[in-house]
Amino acid sequence: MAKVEEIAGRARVHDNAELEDFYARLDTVGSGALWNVANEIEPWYPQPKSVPMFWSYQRMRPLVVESASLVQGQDAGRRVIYLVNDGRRDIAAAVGLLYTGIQIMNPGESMTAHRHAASALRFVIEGTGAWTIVDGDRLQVGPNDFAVTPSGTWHEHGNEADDNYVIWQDGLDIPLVNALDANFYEVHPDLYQVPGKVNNTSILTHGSGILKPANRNWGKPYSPLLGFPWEQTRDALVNLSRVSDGTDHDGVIMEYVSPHTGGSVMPTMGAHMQMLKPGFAAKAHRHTGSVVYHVAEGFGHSIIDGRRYDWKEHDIFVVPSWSWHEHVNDDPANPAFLFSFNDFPMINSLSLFKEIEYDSNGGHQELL
Ligand code: 1HN
Repeated sequence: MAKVEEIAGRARVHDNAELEDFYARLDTVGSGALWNVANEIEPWYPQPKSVPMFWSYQRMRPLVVESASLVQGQDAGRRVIYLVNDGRRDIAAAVGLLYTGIQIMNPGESMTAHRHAASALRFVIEGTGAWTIVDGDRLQVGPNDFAVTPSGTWHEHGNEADDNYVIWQDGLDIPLVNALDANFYEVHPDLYQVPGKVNNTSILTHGSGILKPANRNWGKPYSPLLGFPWEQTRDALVNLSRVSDGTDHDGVIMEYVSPHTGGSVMPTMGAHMQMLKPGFAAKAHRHTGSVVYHVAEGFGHSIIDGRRYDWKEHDIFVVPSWSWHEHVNDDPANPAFLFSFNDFPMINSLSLFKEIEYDSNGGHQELL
């Protein structure tokens, strides 16, 4: 049934027997009448299939831990419980065209090496001893560290601790890459990589934050820095907060960037860390682009499309494209930190970014 809108300039053809017969004949030759679908495929504004969702870490953790004894890492490939949006079960997306999941590794465990066209990122939740080898660079990561495994890089992970789980959040652009019919997957021919002699080579080379090695070319489309330690990240936010209140909508917010370009870490996905000062209450806004949030530190709440979600450390929630949202730090004494990743690099490179501010008086909304 066509969605008729009785508005000049919109499709407003009403069915009758003659038209229905015509539509049936169009169907037999692999075609259709645009006016039957035009209002559906050209919405006035974005109509995401994804809905706002919230996953409590307290509720998810026991299930994730249960999986650690239910399946062998080597059988699962990666032992991950993925978080799926109620509106996007068809494509295993958490929001928009972004996938996310919670991965757990037992003490002493390691996973086999592989690569894919999809890009991946990790945000570490808990445990010491986590490592990931990305194209031969063995990175050691700890709680609240951020790391990337860009499209096409060989990667494998493990947990070298002998008495704790490693649990981290994965973020991938799989639904996007699949939507573009551009995904490839390969298992490493030797199943494992041979890491370089020095751990954290990319951080030692590119992680100073103020200096760049001279006379080095980097021809790849992603950040040469693959790991972003929490301590340095937190310090950067705290330092910035001493001289700035940041934005009305996000507080003090910084992007993880490629030190080579100053732009996003990967061509499809970007990531931010934001600090909400004690008691900070954001103004609501909405914009195109989908965002997955992870509470790195503190407690507070967010209102997404009129519904309140109370959050604390390691809770995960999503804001679909064009959904109203505002974040509040409910702690009057301490800052809260939100990690997030998004599809903004794609939205921006296609010039599709739009943002408006909420006007509670019901007045006009400014395109920012
Ligand atoms: C993947 O390669 C990892 O390497 C985790 O840890 C989750 C989900 C879908 C496809 C590939 C990993 C993934 C994934």
